[in-house]
Amino acid sequence: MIENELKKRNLPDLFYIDGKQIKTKEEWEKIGKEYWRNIIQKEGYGFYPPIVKPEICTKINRVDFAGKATWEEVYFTFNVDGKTHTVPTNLIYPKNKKNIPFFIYVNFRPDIPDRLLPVEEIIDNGFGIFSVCHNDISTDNGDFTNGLAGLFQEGERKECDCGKIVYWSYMASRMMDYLQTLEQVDKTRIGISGHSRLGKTALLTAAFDERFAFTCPNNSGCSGVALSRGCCEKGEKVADICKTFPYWFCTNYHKYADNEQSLPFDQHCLVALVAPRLVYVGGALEDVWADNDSQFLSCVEASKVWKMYGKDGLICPDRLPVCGDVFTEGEVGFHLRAGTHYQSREDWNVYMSALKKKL
Ligand code: GTR
Repeated sequence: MIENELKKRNLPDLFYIDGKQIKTKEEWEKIGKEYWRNIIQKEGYGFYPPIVKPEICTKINRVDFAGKATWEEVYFTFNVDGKTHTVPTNLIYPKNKKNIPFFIYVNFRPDIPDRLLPVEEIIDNGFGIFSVCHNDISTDNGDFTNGLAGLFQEGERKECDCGKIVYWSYMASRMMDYLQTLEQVDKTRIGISGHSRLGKTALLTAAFDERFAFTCPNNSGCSGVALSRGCCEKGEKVADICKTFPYWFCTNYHKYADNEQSLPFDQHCLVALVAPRLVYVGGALEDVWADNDSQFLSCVEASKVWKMYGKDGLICPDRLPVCGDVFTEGEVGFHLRAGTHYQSREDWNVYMSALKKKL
């Protein structure tokens, strides 16, 4: 049944590259990853800017969550050719603990806690949180003169110059750099989550930065986990997203509005780049705009790469998902909860309990 659904989508073959068939994980490592990363940047999100080492300054926040946690405000100051920008972030972790697993979280607001980020519950589960507000990296609009975009973008955007999702993702990787320097952090168990446009960001980040051991893209939908080809009638299309949010992507992506069939990649290629690490995808029944079937099928197709590594990928029955499904046995997870577009406590609990078993 799932095979039939996938056939209808007519997806680009993950393993057919430049007229050759990739057959082993070594070939995937050497040829496949580079090929897809290049295409996805060139035609989708734009190329990442060069790595610049920021200056870091920290300050203890007096709030300590009933004495359970340490909260440090961490300020990243970037300097590119004399232009500077400072991004404030929040680092919160269980007190006096070692080997702490961490979530990097790109959020819509800087608030701690926030309605999408239940900090105390996350700490109580043994995880640290390192969060940042997307607007503090560069604003969520078409202005490329502010924040990190203002440091890297020269003049008008050219067709492969990156959109805002890449800037948000770039910052998540700089936060990863910083976590590498902290002794209380378990460097093998750092991951990323985000909701919606920031779920797209969380997926892209883990696909491009292999230090991320896991990613939990929540309700990421179109240009996130969901396949663009064969999107359901009420789901968001490439044409919709390019019309409303053209600045999230590189301008090359706009060519594929109402023309998904000619996109040289689809979103399963992005999911596949996370292999053999962990991806847990969250969908919500009433979030039809994010097209849950297309998110699910993307996970199934991408799982072929996990299989190449001798792993399972998504373990699920041979049918489309229904409300209440929680498939988290494999390295690729998918759950579909009741309710609307949101990153709820329920989503966090699914991610955290799966991660506690798998990491
Ligand atoms: C919607 C957009 C989605 C999703 C969402 C969000 O309007 O069409 O792709 O990203 O915004 O980020 O809240």
